[in-house]
Amino acid sequence: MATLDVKIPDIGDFKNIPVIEVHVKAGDVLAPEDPMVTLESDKATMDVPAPVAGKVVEVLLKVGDRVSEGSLALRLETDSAASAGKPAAATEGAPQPMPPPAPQPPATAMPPVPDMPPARAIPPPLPLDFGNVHASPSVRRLARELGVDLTQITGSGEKSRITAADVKAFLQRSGGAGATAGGSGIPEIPAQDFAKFGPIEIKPLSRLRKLSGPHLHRAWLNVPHVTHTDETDITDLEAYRKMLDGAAKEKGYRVTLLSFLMKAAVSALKAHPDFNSSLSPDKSSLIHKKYYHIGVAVDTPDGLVVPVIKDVDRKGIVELSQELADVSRRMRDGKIAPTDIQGATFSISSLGGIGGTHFTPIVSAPEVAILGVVKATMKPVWNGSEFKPRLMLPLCVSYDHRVIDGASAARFTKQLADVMGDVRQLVL
Ligand code: CAO
Repeated sequence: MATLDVKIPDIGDFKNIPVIEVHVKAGDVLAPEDPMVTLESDKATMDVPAPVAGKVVEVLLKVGDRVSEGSLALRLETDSAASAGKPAAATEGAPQPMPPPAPQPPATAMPPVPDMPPARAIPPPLPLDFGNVHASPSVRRLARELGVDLTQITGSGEKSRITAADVKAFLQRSGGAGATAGGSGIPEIPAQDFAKFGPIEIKPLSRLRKLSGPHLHRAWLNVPHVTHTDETDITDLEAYRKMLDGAAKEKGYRVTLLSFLMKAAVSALKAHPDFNSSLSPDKSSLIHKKYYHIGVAVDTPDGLVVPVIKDVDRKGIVELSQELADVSRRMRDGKIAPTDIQGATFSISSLGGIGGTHFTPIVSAPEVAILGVVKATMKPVWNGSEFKPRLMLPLCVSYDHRVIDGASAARFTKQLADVMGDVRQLVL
């Protein structure tokens, strides 16, 4: 028998992130890979697994504690001296990002990808933890889903444990009113007992949606948004794209408009560097980024993810198309690494494959602008002497009005439109 101090292993760039669930207690017998605790950052939720088998002697973390790589998690009695001799944890049992729904991402536009400290002004609507209330993780989860504050409930279970029935009864009694604690400095939408009016079914949100929600909410509330719209004639570009796409299909990938949009965005970002910037945390300066990493919204069964295509300025249309195909496949399969969704300087949300005429994407703060694209349609366009059928693509640029003025937005969008309208500017 030996005692092993189990520490939080390498969790990427995350530091000082909260423990949201502790899955073990003293006396539990763990198998390797059994989850010990769950951590939740802005960008991802991850279970930290036991590195080896053993019996829990002491749990050294509680919900609400903040941890980084190397923080002590628990003391484990193992029957293998060899495993006890290992340097505890930091490299053992790397945390397992939850399947598809796990890593966030950040965003309607864009999930989550801030590299700067998240805005602090907006606490979550309800505490992630309800302090010392006596309730199991599943009851806590139910309370969070229903917007019920467990600290307001007296439990009817053994030793005053709060049960799921207590939570539902509380919701019914309160008629919804006062069930939630407003947390954003704005009046909370009162909870309601919808079951009073007809049958209901409660479907828990995917992890992805739970994580992206606060990011979107923060961005929506912190950024004074304006959306500028324009359109561009992509008739020639589309003919060229189809030619490339035909050849690409034979090789097993597609060339879609998105790769051209990424290149056009970089061209406009270079000419208008404020669009490739972030406000400093004290809001006294602009941080201009000299790299061009474009976040691309990808629709997955669990919600929106925004992988980041790095160094778009150094890649051609073919390379971008292949990378895009690969990354969207991985996102849809839930294979998301934290590095996939970090570092965007500007984002694109394309609904063009689905439809629409316009929309107002949400800026993925701390980025300051985002391009939304909807379906290109044939329109009669006056060329000075006659109407000609042209394929017109609507462009919707939302921007942070603290950083960008309307005139700059109009110029930026026009440049995007001009580049998309002249295929020669989009070099392979
Ligand atoms: N206008 C007209 N047709 C378009 C178009 C546009 N703007 N954009 C794409 N298309 C066409 C493509 O050419 C393709 O047609 P064919 O198969 O006939 O050649 C078809 O639509 C499908 O394209 P796609 O959407 O799969 O490919 P993409 O590279 O344009 O987009 C991706 C890839 C990952 C961005 C997309 O699949 C996706 O997930 N979009 C949703 C993003 C989203 O949800 N944004 C909202 C965020 S706010 O909640």
